[in-house]
Amino acid sequence: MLVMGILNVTPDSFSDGGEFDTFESAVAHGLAMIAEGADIIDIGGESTRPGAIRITEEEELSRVIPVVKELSLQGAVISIDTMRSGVARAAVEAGATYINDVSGGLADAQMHHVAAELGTKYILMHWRGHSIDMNSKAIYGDVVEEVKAELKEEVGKALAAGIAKEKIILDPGIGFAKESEHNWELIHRITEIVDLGYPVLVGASRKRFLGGDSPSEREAATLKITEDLLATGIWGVRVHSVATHKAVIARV
Ligand code: PMM
Repeated sequence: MLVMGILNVTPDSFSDGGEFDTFESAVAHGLAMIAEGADIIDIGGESTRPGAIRITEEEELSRVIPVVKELSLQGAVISIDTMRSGVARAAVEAGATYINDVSGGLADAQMHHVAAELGTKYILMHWRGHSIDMNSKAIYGDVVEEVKAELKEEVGKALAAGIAKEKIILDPGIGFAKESEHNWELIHRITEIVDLGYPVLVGASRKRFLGGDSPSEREAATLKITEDLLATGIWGVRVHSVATHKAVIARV
């Protein structure tokens, strides 16, 4: 199982907002995660926590591109966490080899075409709308069936735009337009997503549904999820604490 280390160059993300929002602190944290064994560093400049308001493309570019450049110069495998095709393109030109699009292509009509043209790996996440009001869209009958159907629809569009099948990675979008019970259901039934035939990435790290009064309680819950997911054949986890996840994976 791969470990993707989270590098949010933002003042306001789910749990690490404001920690790494200067160039120096972001690069230092990226290098530290590489030293801990991160397989991929996921760099994002726009917070997607519930209620977040969008920033401009210029602001997003200015936050992420210098960090992508520097870390790729240092040999890191970089994923750019963005919903904007313009940011994806600039990041790939700066050295990123994965596009991590939390909107799965829904936020920017050009995204699938740009990913196809650039030939990079494309992480297609389940998403129902921007963070400002996504909680109102957390209405499901069978959440797993609906997430699968909506992922399949976006995969169809991605393939039609020319993204090669082997470049696509799926993500159920834990915490995005999902209530706590939806997140747990998706985690418990993740093999049904794996059965779609694509590598699967899970991003549960330190998210609100884990409960707990402190980040360390959420961290323990995150590690337990990774441990439980090891037998499911998922491709990777997107996490804040690389060293502890590498240790859990190595133990099994
Ligand atoms: N979660 C966040 C941001 N980007 N990307 C993928 N592929 N999957 C996720 O679950 C995901 C993501 C939000 O979490 P953060 O604010 O802790 O980074």
